Amino acid sequence: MKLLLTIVQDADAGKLEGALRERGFGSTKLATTGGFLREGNTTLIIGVEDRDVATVQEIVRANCRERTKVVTAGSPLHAVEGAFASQPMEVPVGGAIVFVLNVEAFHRL
Ligand code: 2BA
Repeated sequence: MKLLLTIVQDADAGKLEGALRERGFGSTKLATTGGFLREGNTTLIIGVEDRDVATVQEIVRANCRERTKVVTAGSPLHAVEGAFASQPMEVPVGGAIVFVLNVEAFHRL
């Protein structure tokens, strides 16, 4: 079994959750914050059998798209020590970041 820690943009989270549910995959949603932009994003915890990892990744790919965020002067990023840009910067975000972890055991108690 694998655990997919899947970080997506808030705008894609609802659609992705629905698509997973439709295909019979459970997920748990966490409200998270990206360390770089310091903006809200969503992390879905998805436990799946090994054989379903590729299918779930396809569902994620189909429901999450890349967007560009403009980081303007005065944003939290520019307050970070060592930040060099005083001009607006474009940063691509997404579609999704997926960490695939081995699950040692799964219990429903
Ligand atoms: P953030 O940390 O807010 O990052 C947003 C986007 O900023 C990233 O999009 C990436 O395009 C850019 N970015 C991040 N760090 C950067 C840096 N040091 N220099 C230049 N650009 C940088 P994504 O790569 O799609 O990541 C989306 C979100 O996924 C991230 O939000 C973070 O919450 C998570 N994430 C990405 N890589 C991670 C990692 N290695 N470990 C944990 N979480 C990660």
